[in-house]
Amino acid sequence: MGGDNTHSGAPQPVQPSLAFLKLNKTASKQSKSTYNVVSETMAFKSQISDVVNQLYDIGGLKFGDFVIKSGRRSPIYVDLRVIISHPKLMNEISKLMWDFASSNIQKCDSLCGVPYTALPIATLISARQEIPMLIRRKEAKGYGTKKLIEGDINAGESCVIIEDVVTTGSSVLETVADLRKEGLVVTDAIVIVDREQGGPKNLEKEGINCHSVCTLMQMMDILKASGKVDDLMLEKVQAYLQDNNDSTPVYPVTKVNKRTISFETRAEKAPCEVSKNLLQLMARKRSNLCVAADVGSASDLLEIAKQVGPYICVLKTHADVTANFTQDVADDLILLAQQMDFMILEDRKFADIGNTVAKQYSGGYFDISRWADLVTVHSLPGEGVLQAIQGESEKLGAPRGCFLLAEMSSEGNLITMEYIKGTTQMATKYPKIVAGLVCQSLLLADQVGLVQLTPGVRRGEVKEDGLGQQWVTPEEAVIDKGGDVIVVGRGVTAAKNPAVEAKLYRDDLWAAYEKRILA
Ligand code: 6AU
Repeated sequence: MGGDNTHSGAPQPVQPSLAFLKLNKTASKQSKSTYNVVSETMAFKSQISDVVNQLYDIGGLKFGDFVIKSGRRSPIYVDLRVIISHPKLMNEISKLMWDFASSNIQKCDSLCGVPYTALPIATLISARQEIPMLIRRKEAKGYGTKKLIEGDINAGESCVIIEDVVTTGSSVLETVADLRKEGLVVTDAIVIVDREQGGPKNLEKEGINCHSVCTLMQMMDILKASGKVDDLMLEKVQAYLQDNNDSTPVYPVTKVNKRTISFETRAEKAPCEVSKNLLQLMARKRSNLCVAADVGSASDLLEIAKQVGPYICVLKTHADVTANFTQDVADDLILLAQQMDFMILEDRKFADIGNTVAKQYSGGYFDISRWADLVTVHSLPGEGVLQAIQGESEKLGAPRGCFLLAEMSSEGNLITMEYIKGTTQMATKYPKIVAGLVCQSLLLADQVGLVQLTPGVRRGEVKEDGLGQQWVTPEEAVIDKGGDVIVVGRGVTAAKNPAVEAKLYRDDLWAAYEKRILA
């Protein structure tokens, strides 16, 4: 391990925080004397502090601007994968986890680490305590036994989950669901870090006691006391937690979960005519691909539409980036959309007062409402924007809808959890006109009629464009982020042969959707 894992400077005394007192209450053994409890508590506290400092030293705790698994942004990234290069620390952590939690766990016939980071930790505990281990595959094997859980499964026996970090608890719950399917009894999870974003609460709802060695703020207190983070970073993390203190899991498992419902079934439940039509179109055409045709000339726009038309459910335009975008061009687009069965989404991102938006939407140079089935709208100005779009579409008498922007794919955007919540509330208040949300994580998981439009998708090694855009793979967008309609721009338009590329994206995206609904 060398110098890597040693403290930088002498260990500093750590100030006890309220959070610690709370933590130690759960660690106390009911049967012990007060003296023993206090001394054990002090011992845990110093071990936890030691481990947190070492984790910082080896780069397991990073500070900056990160996108975490849920798609949310965070000033701190807890990446405990690095511990595999530091076996002494890994051993200490596994020992601490077990010593800390085991006295509060009634029964443990087996252990199961959540893949992948927690697997070696579970292995160490298993070997030391001589408790059998189970491994849950992320995907079932396509050959041989096709088993999802490896190891001896004895239905009725108890299995304890081992996890490194818990945020909303969704990863633990996925593992729990698979173990319970096998008849195992799962009531406890031992976790190193609770990111304080509702994880333990969500687990409790599913009958799981979460024994977390440390919370995010406890870690911050320790690092502050060691001089490893300053007041500013402490405040940043505090503000982030306040902003993201939402106990709704991003992937709820008990509620109706639209991820696993087919587009056909969701169409039946959609209150907005356009989202109903769109979901039906997607099912009929077997496509969840939207191509963003951000091209500079009207002829290029029509050419792209012709080439990708057979493979898409939606063509997304930015009329204001296309020179010579006239109403004749719009008429040609409508014709292509009818011939090739796709919808037109003008990505106008309206963000003004209702009165102005009504004029920008109907009339003016672009007269958007005449030719676009759908538009994008920012929730920032409030409900007036939606009232304007709804009012204009009623005058028109044709089905029209909009996508509200709840989250953005661009780095450093200022959207907060409060903003997302407000946006989703707005969406549910206007069910006739809001066809869905533009977002990066599964919001309104139980609102089956709302379509999730997820941009920021491109295959290949390059994951960003140097101007803030961040790309994920087609599979990540559909499976991890829960996207229904996936927006691909340059991934298709910058390709040598956009038609071939669109077909490839369509095939991959549809396969991911089929996999998702079978999950
Ligand atoms: O695949 P790209 O990066 O070439 O293009 C992505 C497209 C662009 C963006 O204006 C749009 O998706 N977009 C949106 C939308 C659809 O509103 C929101 C967002 O958060 N990120 C994003 O890229 O046309």
